[in-house]
Amino acid sequence: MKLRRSLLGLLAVAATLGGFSAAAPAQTYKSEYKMSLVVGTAFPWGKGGEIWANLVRERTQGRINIKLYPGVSLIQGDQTREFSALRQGVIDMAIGSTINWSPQVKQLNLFSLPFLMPDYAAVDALTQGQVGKDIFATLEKAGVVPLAWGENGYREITNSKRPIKTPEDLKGLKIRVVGSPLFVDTFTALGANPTQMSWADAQPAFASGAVDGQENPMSIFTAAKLHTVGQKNVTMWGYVADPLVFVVNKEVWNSWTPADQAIVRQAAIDAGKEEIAIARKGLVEPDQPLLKDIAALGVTITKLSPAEREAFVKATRPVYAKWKPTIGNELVTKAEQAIASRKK
Ligand code: X2X
Repeated sequence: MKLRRSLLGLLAVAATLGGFSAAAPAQTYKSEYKMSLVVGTAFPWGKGGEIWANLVRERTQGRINIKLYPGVSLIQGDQTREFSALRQGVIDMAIGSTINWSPQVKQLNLFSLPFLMPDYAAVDALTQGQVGKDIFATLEKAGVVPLAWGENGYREITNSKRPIKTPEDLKGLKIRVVGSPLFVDTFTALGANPTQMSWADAQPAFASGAVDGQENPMSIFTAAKLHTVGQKNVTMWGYVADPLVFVVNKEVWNSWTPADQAIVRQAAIDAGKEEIAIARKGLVEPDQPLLKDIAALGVTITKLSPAEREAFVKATRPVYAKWKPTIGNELVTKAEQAIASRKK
């Protein structure tokens, strides 16, 4: 079966090469390409990886065979090193969060500016518009090949101590954040006690009570069963959302024929669309069924009135102002304008 598949693959490569005299020779193809992900297929993010890999395998008749490495296992769980490892070729391809790559690509902090994107239409206005194109050009310059957008989601605040309705409720709470300085600034401004750790280290820290809270999309909350590690209070404040980016290492990309490059790109776009729909499921319907499911687990879900939310916006404004020039005044202003004129 395996032999038959590789023979078929060789035939298909030969057929493709016929049309492109300058194409890379077939023997440069690896038997397996390693895809890095923070979480596995129980999560929309990992599901997106599976969809992408399957589409590529089918559409290339097995010429490009991708294996998933969830838990950022290729870099021992150290998610903020993923981008460097991608550039160096330790990782062949990835679906990565803008947060995890922001230490290397400062423009990606755009999506972590507190309360920049009020709703999903705002997220789409950025990723699907000129801002998204500008960021892809930046990633390209940084040495990877970006292909499509996906989504982790709106990061809601959770904790084991009490419902959070005001910034005062965050006072003194030890909150796990990803290893990105902007998050430390945001939670410090809110009076919390932020502590940076990887996702791998975070879960035992919730279980032991070493940290009180965290922020992540509700799809991560449910798949990781965070209610079983003390996270009994959720506040829907929608302060940031992290998009995902589908990328390939540059040398790997250049080793593929133009026809295969086109297949991988289109498969990423198709998988990205599907992944975004999965990530938003249960949250975009008017009655938000996902929140009902979470409440049924004994979790208190707090929704903020516009005035209550505004108190968090106000408290984090200095952080926004501090980071705008670091990210790039021009880029942030362009994003603000795209959001102001978004189709709702
Ligand atoms: O570590 C996190 O919080 C996670 C899983 O959301 C990311 O990788 C950004």
